[in-house]
Amino acid sequence: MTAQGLTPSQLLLLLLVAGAAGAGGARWRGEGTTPHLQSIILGRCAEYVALLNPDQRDKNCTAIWEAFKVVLDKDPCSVFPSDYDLLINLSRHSIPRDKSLFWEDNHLLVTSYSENARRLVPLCNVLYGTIGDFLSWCRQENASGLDYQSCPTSEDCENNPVDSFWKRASMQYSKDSSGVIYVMLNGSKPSGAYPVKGFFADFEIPYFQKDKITRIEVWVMHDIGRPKVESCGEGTVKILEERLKKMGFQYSCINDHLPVKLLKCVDHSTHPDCALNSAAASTQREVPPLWAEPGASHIIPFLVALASAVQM
Ligand code: ENP
Repeated sequence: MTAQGLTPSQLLLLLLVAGAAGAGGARWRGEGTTPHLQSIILGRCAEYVALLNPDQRDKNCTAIWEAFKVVLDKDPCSVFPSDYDLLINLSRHSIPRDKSLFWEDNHLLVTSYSENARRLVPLCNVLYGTIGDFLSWCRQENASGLDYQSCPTSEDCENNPVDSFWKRASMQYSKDSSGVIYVMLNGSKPSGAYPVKGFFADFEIPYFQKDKITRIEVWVMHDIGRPKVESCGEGTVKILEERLKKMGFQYSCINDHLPVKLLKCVDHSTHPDCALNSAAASTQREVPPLWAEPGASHIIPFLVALASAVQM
């Protein structure tokens, strides 16, 4: 008998029943279609062209939605990147020089740092990337109508609607990027900062337009208080460096790029890794005396450095 009063065979049966119940209804491994998909996409598009980037006000959000929804009638394992060609052609726009930010495994940090394209413009801040960010979509496997339970991931089938969307979007974003290219990687990821197979490796690097790119700057960010698995010049970061140099790009790499690190430190302001150096402390002298409230002294250098560093 186990501690819970069940024999091992009863426990095994219970686990099998629980497993079967958990799998019930979910055909695929990914999230099901996001509820209110049409409203979200139309709303995001309208907000983008009206408020975030009025230069794009001539874009037709209804036509963009019509182009998008074609894939919702297709078998969820037979959607190809080319199925999004019309959508991309209708929503595509130029990306400001020196503003492209590529990344792996840093989605929320990228979202915060880019400040809705005010600081940098990652793919999720381009109109077509905005449309898909955080969403999931697919038709049911053998019927019309959307599958709200689950959608295929790359482990289920290669040509699934969401991956094919990001592949097509990545290729376009990469082709349209110019000037200095920034890349934010996660040096605390156990499997390595640069996935040698992934969107960046397979659908972005190969589409860089060499004649339009002046240099590539990689930032390897580490989680505050967690092991530094890889840094510049190490492991998969070295593989990336060698690949880019072989392609003829000017390459540089920075560990824990200060403006981004300061943003991470917002959630860890008392951690020793977030203690500020003398350069940041000297900036503190410019703080108005009003800030020097009793008890606030430990946070002042951090806030001052944050304010000055994020101006990049
Ligand atoms: P993950 O696995 O860290 O994060 C995936 C999440 O980011 C999903 O919610 C996804 O939206 C959203 N996302 C935003 N932009 C992209 C994207 N661009 N992309 C895939 N997902 C994106 O990210 P990945 O899978 O490693 O992808 C990172 C890639 O994005 C890098 O190549 C970077 O340069 C690129 P959803 O709709 O799937 O829920 C391309 C592929 O910008």
